[in-house]
Amino acid sequence: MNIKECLKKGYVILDGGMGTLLQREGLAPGELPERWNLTHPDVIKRIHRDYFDSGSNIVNANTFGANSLKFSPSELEGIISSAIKNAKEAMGESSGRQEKWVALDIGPTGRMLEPLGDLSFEEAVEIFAQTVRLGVKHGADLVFIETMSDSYETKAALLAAKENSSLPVLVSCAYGKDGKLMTGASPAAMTALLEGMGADAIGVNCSLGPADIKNIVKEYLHYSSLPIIVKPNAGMPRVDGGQTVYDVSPDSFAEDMRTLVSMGATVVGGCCGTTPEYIGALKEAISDIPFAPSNKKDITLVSSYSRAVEIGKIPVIIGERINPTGKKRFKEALRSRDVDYILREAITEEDDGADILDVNVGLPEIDETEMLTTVIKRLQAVTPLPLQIDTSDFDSMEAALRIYNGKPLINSVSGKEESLEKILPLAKKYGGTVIALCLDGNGIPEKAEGRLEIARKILEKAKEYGIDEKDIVFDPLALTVSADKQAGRETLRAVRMISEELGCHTSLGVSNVSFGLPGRDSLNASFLTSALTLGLSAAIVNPHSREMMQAFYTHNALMGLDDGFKTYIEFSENNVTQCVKRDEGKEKAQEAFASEIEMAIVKGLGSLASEATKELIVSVPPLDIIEKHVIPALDRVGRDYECGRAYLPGLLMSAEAARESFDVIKAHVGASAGDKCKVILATVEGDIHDIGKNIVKLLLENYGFCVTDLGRDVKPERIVSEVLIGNAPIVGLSALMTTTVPAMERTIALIKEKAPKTKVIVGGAVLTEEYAQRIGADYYAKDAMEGVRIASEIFEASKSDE
Ligand code: B1M
Repeated sequence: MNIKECLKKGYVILDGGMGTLLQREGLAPGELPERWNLTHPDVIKRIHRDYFDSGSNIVNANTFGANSLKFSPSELEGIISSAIKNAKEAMGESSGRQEKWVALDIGPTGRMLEPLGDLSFEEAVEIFAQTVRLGVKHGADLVFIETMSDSYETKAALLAAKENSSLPVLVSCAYGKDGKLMTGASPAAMTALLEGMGADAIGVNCSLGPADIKNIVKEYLHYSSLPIIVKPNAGMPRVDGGQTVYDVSPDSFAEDMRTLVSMGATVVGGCCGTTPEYIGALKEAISDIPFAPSNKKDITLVSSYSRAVEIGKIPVIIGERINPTGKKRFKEALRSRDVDYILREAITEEDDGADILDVNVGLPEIDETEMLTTVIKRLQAVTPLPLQIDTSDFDSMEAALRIYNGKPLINSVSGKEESLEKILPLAKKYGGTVIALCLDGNGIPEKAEGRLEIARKILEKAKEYGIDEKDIVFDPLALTVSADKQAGRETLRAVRMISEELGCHTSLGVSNVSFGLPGRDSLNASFLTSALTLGLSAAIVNPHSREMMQAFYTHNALMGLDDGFKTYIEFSENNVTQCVKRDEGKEKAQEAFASEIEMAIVKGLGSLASEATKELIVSVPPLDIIEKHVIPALDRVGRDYECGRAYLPGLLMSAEAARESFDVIKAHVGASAGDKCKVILATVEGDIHDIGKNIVKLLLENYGFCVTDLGRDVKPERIVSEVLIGNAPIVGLSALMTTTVPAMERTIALIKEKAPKTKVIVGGAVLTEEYAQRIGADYYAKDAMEGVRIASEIFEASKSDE
């Protein structure tokens, strides 16, 4: 039996931990485990053989970190070939009689992708591709992408596997306690992305213990039609006497895994802390649970880096505003590459209730491919909404689908041969839900029956390309009633026929219907209500139109689609656009610029933050801008992050926007080293937060101190060495996380030991006066101004001592 058949016909048992076992065998801290394929092949083979003997069907070769970032090309080939050879030999030697395979194991690169880090998407694809090509060359039976904590990197790895091999690909991700990946993706979002791109099994590994993983598995099982992988740790790791230990025993691990298998997981094994004993116990524990193959789910999903939106459950709004058609200002923005203008449009659409954003940036005089990919990358950094990629240019479509972080809506395919032949393979390769227009080479049929016929033809063609009908959403096309009085009626009939006769979802660009008539919003709203009543799943509308949104929320409330009337009540109570929009050409009030700075930081719009700061600084003292606007905005982002409303990408973009605002303030203040004493500033080891420290630096310099800024993540030894070299009387330390306060304590202890006369001021959001005293600091500064006051006090005291 081959792997794909096996996945459909029975449980597939994976192996358990490798790193923890190698540590027991003497792997030194910092030593790369993959080198042991060459230096300790017998140990590696023994571990693999023990897993096969305990019942594993698939054993991962020891290639988790084998990539070109860590190894030179020749070393990489040696490592991958020996890793696969070791695992294959172990497989041959094993006494187990089950089906057996060796997987090329692929873990994360360890680098963050743009815009969070500096690795480009294509560089990431190429890094994974090199590993995959070597895996194929040296005989791997499948690819196992695991422990991924970022959706974009996972996409890069899967794309590399698909483009460079025809092997089955299993993909599992590492979730946090909040049930999300580090960069925010939910299991539903990962299902949309990975199933769309053609993974053979998906799920969860590492992260948590089997008992804590239940809700994540439940979500995968709800949305996915694929076999679900569960490969947890032996509980949460904890450090005991310098050793990492795992608390879940083989028996209780097996018991918890039994529960997860009873729920429907079929591809099971262990991760950190598990051993062959755990895998044996797991195999035994599930031996009497009858196997049920995963059943097909007819759930239409699109996704962003963090969020999945379901089409067909309740109607969704697709914002239509990112489109130059008929919009002079938008065209100008495209010509002058004012991407911020587009980002602001996206944010206001999101604030006004859009679920998905249509993105069309086509203008004859611009390079559409370049503009579309730029806009998509920038949009992905400021909005969690899934995007609908809207272009009639096939090359632009492919470029956009490639770099899109999620499963997009593809706007669009039609019944024309060329369109079907170009778009459907792209949808198959990159994953995507396709908007299919009910028109063909002969145009748009006048009658609903004709549009239904085209829909059937598109559906058949999609099946030929292996695209499931749940991934096709039909647009029966709203035509202008002023040109043909039957047009509205035929479109509505087509909506009903497609949903009732084909059982497919529908979408409509609603506003076309009223073209050329007065009171368009009212006509559009009535048309929308009728279409929704007949089964419309997605409406492409202007979310800023109150009438349209009212029609939408009212329909949902009346049809029992709005639990507790939550969104209806929210909409009714909040009938003005929440977002501050720029009122071009008019004199702007101070408050407007101030709230624009805050909005720009919260939403992560760097150039807007900088622009608004420049406007405000003319009339507001720079420090007030920091204290009253920049810091409160960051606090809001921090709160959103803490309660799971924002994720790391949002946090980063906000920090970047705050930096841009701060740069303007810094340039304006123009502070430089003065004649007061030396102050050494640093954010402590392990902590990369430096916005607060930078503000402290600016202020100290402004007050005449001579500041040496050692940056962030600074080791205690380095700080002490600078204190000694500069004979500094004051050190200012910053720490923002509970986990980095111990590093602050170590730093203070070392300063007190080596330079006892130096005074230490500490600051940072997690500290308090009492905490500061407990860790041995001389002073606690609750904010930058307090820091300056204390430093001045120390300076004055030292002068009177002289
Ligand atoms: Co992160 N982060 N972050 N973060 N971040 C916090 C701190 C957090 C509270 C958010 C939250 O969960 N609510 C949380 C820590 C939780 C905790 O331990 N209690 C957190 C976390 C968990 C993380 C990561 C682990 C997230 C992850 O990767 N999963 C990660 C950590 C990476 C690491 O450090 N190893 C991380 C990363 C980041 C970004 C890179 C995205 C970014 C930092 C960018 C940068 O600094 N260059 C970031 C940001 C921006 C924040 C929040 C939103 C804002 C921090 C900030 O700049 N505040 C923050 C939430 C929050 O605090 N509201 C959060 C404004 C700044 C002016 O205040 O630094 O306190 P502060 O400085 C003040 C005073 O404290 C005082 O004066 C300053 C000006 O008034 N002061 C001193 C400070 N130091 C002083 C020294 C002195 C005197 C006064 O000496 C003389």
